[in-house]
Amino acid sequence: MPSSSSSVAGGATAHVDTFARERLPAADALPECLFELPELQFPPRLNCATELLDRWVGRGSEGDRPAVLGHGGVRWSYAELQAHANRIARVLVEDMGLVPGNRVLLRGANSPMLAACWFGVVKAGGIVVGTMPLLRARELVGIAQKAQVSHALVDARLAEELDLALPQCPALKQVRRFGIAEAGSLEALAATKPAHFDNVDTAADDVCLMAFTSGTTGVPKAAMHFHRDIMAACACWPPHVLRATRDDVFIGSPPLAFTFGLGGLLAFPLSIGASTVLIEKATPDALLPAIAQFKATVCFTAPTSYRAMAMQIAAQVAAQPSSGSSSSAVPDLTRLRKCVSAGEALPAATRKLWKDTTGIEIIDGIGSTELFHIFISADEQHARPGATGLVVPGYRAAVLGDDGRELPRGQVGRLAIKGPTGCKYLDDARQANYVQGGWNVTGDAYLQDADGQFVYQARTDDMIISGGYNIAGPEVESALLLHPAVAECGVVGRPDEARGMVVKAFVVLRPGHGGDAAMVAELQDYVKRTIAPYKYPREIEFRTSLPRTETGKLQRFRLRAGA
Ligand code: 3UK
Repeated sequence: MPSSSSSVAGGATAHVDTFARERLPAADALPECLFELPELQFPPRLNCATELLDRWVGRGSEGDRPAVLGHGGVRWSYAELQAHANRIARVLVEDMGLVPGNRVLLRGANSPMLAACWFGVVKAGGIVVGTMPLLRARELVGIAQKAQVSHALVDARLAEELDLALPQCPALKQVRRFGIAEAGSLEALAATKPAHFDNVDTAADDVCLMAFTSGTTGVPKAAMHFHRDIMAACACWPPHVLRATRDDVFIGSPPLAFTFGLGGLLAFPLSIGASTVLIEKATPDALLPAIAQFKATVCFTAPTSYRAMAMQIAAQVAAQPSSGSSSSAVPDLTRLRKCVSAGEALPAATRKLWKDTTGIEIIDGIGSTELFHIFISADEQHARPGATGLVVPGYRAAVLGDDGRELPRGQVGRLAIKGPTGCKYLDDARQANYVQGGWNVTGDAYLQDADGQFVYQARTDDMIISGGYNIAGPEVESALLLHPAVAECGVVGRPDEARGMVVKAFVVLRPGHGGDAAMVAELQDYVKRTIAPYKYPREIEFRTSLPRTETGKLQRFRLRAGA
């Protein structure tokens, strides 16, 4: 078999600080890696910043093409982004004492400056530790301690929570602020540096990223990724499924601290010489006008965000004066051509609503922090309502039974993935939960249908077992979302003496609908008519909003606690 490897042993590490390398999982705890595609043959030395950024500047006028755009008229070419990143790399090395292998915490909302910091760290051979903007001091402490973070670059507006964390992070001695006009700020130091920097000649399997999982409780998990992993992700889903071009303008909501955002809004656009819009606030009401303003062509966001944007467009169209006035508030989305949804299952109703509103067929894809990005997906031609799609070239997918063997098509089991990227937790016994028998076991219940399409059921621990039936909450949610009165919903199991569990729905109604007993009966009947009647929600509670993570995921554990 061509170059299938289960070992990470590679060329000599460039890391002087070998903290990450020493805490990789043991060889027999690693997933099997596949490098079968010709584009997945990587050299032993590889710095992904060189590949994603410097490569273009080396090619004459290519360096003048736009790379990152932001609010306030920021429009950096590849050469300008490179110059910013090089100066930051110099500050890290010359003023902050960074040595290759050190962990650098980045804290900021998406912006061109945050992208420059990301490249500055990676160029200097550091390891990026991204953090979600909304994290509080106690969560930052957990991350900084686990990763033994030594350096931090922080947006001045988010510095407070990090300052509160510092007393409990003795290893974190070097902190610089950006986005502030003060002596000693990152920008002030950077301005004194030449724009040139020689990237550290890292090994392809040197760690460059510790991605903390959006876990719910307990000690956070850090998924480590090599320079090679970032480039491998760029070589699989983007060219085979997304198929964007260098003239595309990427935009979206996921933070760069989330690998969905890091890939979709930084690595993937730069890997093809395209440009990316990095905006701090990308809630649906802010993303919609930004798509129009920046003439964005490729959008990455979560299913609920597409749903909310579609409902907003409908409201704006309805409010528009009938005479075609040019001062209409409806944003111009005519340049938009590709829309990617990930993070949660895409309900068929949301796919249809977005298509009816914009004419665009959403590209759904399931990815994970552990695998870096999307491994099952469908392009516009292969999109099928209710299914996630086909395995992405470069990856292999299976549905496993409880005995760890592959199940025949049509049966529900545990989704298992192999490919060029895979789970490498930092010093964590939970490696054995995610990697079993060489497979990455994502924790999702799936089936593969006769056409090879993978159909999502639920998180394995979210399956509702009621009266002896297995019921997947997301399927009931999808049915409820088809009802015109439903804006959002979440379905969980509530413990019940007689049935083990009962199906309980939390529903946010659209404006103009009341949550009374008649509405409960109406929605229950509607579900019974739409899917197998035994799946209907025996309980419905109306809410004004649902608990979600910063990455747009419904927090089912919170709904369960409230059930
Ligand atoms: C769920 C989906 C159904 C699924 C992610 C794209 O979400 C990402 O990473 P996380 O580590 O969560 C992984 C889990 O989220 N999920 C994600 N996408 C889908 N379920 N359909 C989908 N399309 O449970 C998965 O195991 O936060 C997504 C790219 C990079 C990512 N990190």
